[in-house]
Amino acid sequence: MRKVFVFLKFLFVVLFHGVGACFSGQAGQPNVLFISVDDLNDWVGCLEGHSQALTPNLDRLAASGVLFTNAHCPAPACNPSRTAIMTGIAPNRSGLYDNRQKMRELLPGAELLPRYFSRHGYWSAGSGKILHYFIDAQSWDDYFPAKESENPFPRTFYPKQRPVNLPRGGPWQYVETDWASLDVSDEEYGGDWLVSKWISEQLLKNHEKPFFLACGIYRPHEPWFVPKNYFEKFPLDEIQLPAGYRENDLEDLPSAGKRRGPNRYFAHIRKEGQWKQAIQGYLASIAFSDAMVGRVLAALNNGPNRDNTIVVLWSDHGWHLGEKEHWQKFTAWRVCTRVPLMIRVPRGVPGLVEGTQAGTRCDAPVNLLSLFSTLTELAGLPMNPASSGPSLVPLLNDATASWPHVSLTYLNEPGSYGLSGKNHRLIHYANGDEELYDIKVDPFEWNNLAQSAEHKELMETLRSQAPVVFAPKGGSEKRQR
Ligand SMILES: [Ca+2]
Ligand SMILES: [Ca+2]
Repeated sequence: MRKVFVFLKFLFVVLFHGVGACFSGQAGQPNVLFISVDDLNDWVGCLEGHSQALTPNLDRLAASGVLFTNAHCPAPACNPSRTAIMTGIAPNRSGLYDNRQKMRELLPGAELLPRYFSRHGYWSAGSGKILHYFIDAQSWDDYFPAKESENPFPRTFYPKQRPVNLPRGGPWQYVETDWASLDVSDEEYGGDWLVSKWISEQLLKNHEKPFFLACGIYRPHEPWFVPKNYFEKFPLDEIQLPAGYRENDLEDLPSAGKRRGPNRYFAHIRKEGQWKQAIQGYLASIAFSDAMVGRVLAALNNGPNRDNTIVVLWSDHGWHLGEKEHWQKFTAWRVCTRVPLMIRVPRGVPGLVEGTQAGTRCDAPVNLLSLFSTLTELAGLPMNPASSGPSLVPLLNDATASWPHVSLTYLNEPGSYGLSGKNHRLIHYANGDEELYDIKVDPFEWNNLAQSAEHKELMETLRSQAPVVFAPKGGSEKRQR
């Protein structure tokens, strides 16, 4: 009898530790590899935003899990988008709507994703740009470069003489708006190469605790300076203009849309004969960022954490390259709100035991604001009551699951937003102007349907799903509803 008991005890230990060995955490919790790519629109092979985009690594990642084809950012600018993603608090609740506002002034007590995970037994580390030009040292256990520096950028090669290709149009022009093929190797270039190196080193190690590891790839954010190897993939005489560009596209817009569209950048770039050169620079920068992601994914694949790590990749917002006569970001059109979002979940994860199915595409309207609750649910952590985006776990489980939500993108003035549904998008400006698009037949939003009588009811339905309370700009958490 005693022998049987000892055997059963042995069996229990083997089984328990055998299962435990699949996961790093004492509680069997999965690791999280959280990859952001800055300013990457849908010019990704698997999203088909530009026929020449070269992103084999992103495409492979997407094919290995769930690709969200109708994902949108919380705001079309770095700071409000990243703040919302990392806190789970939408701009209309935080009052943080633009790049000039300071996250810690508005949200002094907000707990960011990495701190939330480390409070629940994780080791949280990051590298590169995750927040808007600062690290927020208090939120991380480790960082590269050192978190105390509050500078998320490692050594990066920059040409001595600048601008290189796009002359300055005036004091209004962002100094980084420029592009150049650099005669350096990836290693000499540094920047994201160093970020991906540090992240890879962490992925190749065994860790005592499960990890939350954030990899912030900075390209294709301007300046579009990358090693020449990436420019050579896109010969200038073969460059295709954006498929979404259409002359006279602004004619059917309300006055707020007409004001939001044309900016001095695009006019300046065309005047200087640099449109194709700029597209080449963006494509080269995307190819470079894809290669850096590839290094990270290879390290994950070749290391001890391959089978127990959730991988999520996202970009903070899209980007215009001439569509609606606009350059850059800050608009509510789909070209600017739609982002790559791909999630791969291994089997055995507490919130999704079967894991994700390779090759899944999901066209439900989702928002990056949901990442907080999605990751905590997957890892089996308690829900953070401060985070408001609905968890994507039902869609990770079944891409066709019922999804009653719309996806909100907040512009830089309270009351202005883009609302993305499954088939339609509504843009509402604070002055009452509106636009409506049927994205199934008009993905580039050329035909504004807001004035057509037959869509009146649809617009009312969509409008009823938008928030009615908007914290004033600079408002604090206390003003949240
Ligand atoms: Ca950005
Ligand atoms: Ca139009």
